[in-house]
Amino acid sequence: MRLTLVQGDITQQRADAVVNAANSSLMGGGGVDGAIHRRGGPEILEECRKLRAGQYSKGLPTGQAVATTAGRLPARWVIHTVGPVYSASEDRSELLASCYRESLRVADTLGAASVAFPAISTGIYGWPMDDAARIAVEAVRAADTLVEDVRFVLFDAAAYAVFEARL
Ligand code: AR6
Repeated sequence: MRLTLVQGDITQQRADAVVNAANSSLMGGGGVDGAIHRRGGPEILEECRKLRAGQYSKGLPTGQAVATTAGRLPARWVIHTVGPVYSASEDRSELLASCYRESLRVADTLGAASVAFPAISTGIYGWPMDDAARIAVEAVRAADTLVEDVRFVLFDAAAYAVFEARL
């Protein structure tokens, strides 16, 4: 597996699948989630609605992942995963690692060879970037997956530098 870093907007990535830092409602939100639905168009939300009407009537649990098509995005699929909200008093790192593992497992079921990840939970969910980068890199390196190209897409130079130091 090749692991690379990119600074930029995940919605512009030409990867087979891009990962969405979603919430359990799957009905959209801010940050990466807002950008993916805005640029990808209503088709993605339509599929999310169907998932909520079927398999995920109570929402997508934290640490799990599910795919939809990618609408107008250059990617073929969006893999939606729900990161944990950061807690200083409770160790939720296993749930964050699970987001990366489960997203790669879903990518395998799709036959996706390249996957772009944002820094899950480091925005609205408040996870410190350095700790999140450590968990992300460890989880991806340890994953048993057929994905050949994993890309971390960091929004700004500071986040890029943190991931670079971890890699
Ligand atoms: N491309 C790449 N990275 C981005 C982009 C982008 N277009 N936009 C933001 N980031 P966040 P979370 C970075 O808040 O913390 C939503 O409302 C951002 O700087 O998107 O997992 C959902 O619906 C940060 O480093 O996700 C949930 O309710 C990282 O992506 C909640 O936010 C993740 O920030 C999820 O919060």
